[in-house]
Amino acid sequence: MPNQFPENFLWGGAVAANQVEGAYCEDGKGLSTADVVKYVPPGQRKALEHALSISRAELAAAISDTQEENYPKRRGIDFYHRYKEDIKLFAEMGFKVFRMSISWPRIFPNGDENEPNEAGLRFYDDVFDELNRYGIEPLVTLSHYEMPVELVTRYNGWESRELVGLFVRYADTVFLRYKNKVKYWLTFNEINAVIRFPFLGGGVLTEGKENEKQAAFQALHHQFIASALSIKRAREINPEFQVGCMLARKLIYPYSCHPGDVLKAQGENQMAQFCSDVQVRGYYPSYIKRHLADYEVSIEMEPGDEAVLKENLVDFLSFSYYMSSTVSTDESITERTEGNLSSGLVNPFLKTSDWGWQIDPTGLRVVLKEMHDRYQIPLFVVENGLGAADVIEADGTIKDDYRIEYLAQHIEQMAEAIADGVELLGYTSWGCIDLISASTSEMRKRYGYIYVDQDDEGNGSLERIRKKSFYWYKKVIASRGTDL
Ligand code: BGP
Repeated sequence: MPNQFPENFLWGGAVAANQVEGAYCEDGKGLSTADVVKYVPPGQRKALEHALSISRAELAAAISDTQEENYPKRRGIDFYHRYKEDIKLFAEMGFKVFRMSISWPRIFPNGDENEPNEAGLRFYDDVFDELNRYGIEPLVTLSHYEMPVELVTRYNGWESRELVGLFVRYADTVFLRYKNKVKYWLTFNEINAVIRFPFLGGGVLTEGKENEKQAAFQALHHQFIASALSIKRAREINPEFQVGCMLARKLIYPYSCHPGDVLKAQGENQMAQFCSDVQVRGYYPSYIKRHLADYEVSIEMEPGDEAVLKENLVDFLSFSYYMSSTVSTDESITERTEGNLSSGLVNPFLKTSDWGWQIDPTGLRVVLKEMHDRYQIPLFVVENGLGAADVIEADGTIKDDYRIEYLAQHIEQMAEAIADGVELLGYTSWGCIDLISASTSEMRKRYGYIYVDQDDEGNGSLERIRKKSFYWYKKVIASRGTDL
């Protein structure tokens, strides 16, 4: 029998505002960067880097386009109106925690108003109150792949230092408002994403730029500073707050035991922890200099930035983990595995999901142990899961055994990691209710315990249906992870 998880372990699920809420222009909400992303059918898709970027002309066209049809994140799964029903279902599974995000443009529609939008603030009050009714702890991300689109038009997003002050004011506003309702916070979702996807992670348009990486690393630096200054404010507002950073944790193996492969993998794993090195330790690590030089990037810092990073460290480190990949110095090895943030060469020992992501539960234990050794602070797995196209049987049931298998194997490895001495606060599997995909804007790529009746084109009743994994996860939580 697997080891039992600690009594206070935070079991739950995760979503992001722009992937579930819908109601994209209701109650004073401003347009967000997620609202301008169009759905592209599989046959017409470009490489991910291009699919997740946007040209100035496309942006301008999307801003003036008021329809919902082609923009799935504008409609989400209507969580905005159905949150009570959804939270009731989470409670039925026994959730102790629910990871969600606040949509910045719901609070500051253009990002720089003098006063926040009261209706937006009230919506999250209601959501937190509802969670509280069931004793579910909110874990709130301040920035999960969206920001007021106006800040892109005006400042080119996080490339501009202006964003720091605007973000800290937004953070300050919600910390003050929810200081008695929320304890756990994350500043930026997958903060390392901005390096590869400047628009998704930072609202940065790179069209026409000679060196995209220069803009991306500068944006990242601004996010580091904004995160650190927000943590400072959080501690002043409520010393009980726990504020974490959030990283897309890639794991890269050497394809072979050739020393060149080992060295290459080591370098990539170092880069995979670059952002947590800054946010947990409080300074830019020495190895980054060489990477920045290779990219011909030089980061502009203001006096005082180093002290800001040093003095405002995170309380815990959270991360997403879905898959692993490999690297090789042998150019004849070309078969690839492509996740959304992580990609690389395949690993012949692993199976692959329907979307080509290689499944590696043991890898989760590897990263947990590695990060525990490196940082010695509490960890939190805030995303993990299997995207699959579920089928409704003739009797109306959804038998997602493949998802149960994936999750059970990862939970087992977390239990082992805890037995190895890792301090793990909790687990929020990704997309506990089906939602719009971050990378492809599809609906058919489902992660949930709860099925939502909607297709890629937005047809469907939005009815919520419990999948087989719903009953399974309920049992897992009740047995503290032993009944897998
Ligand atoms: C992470 C994002 C999530 C999410 C998840 C699954 O990178 O933080 O927002 O959606 O990946 O990815 P996808 O939706 O591309 O399948």
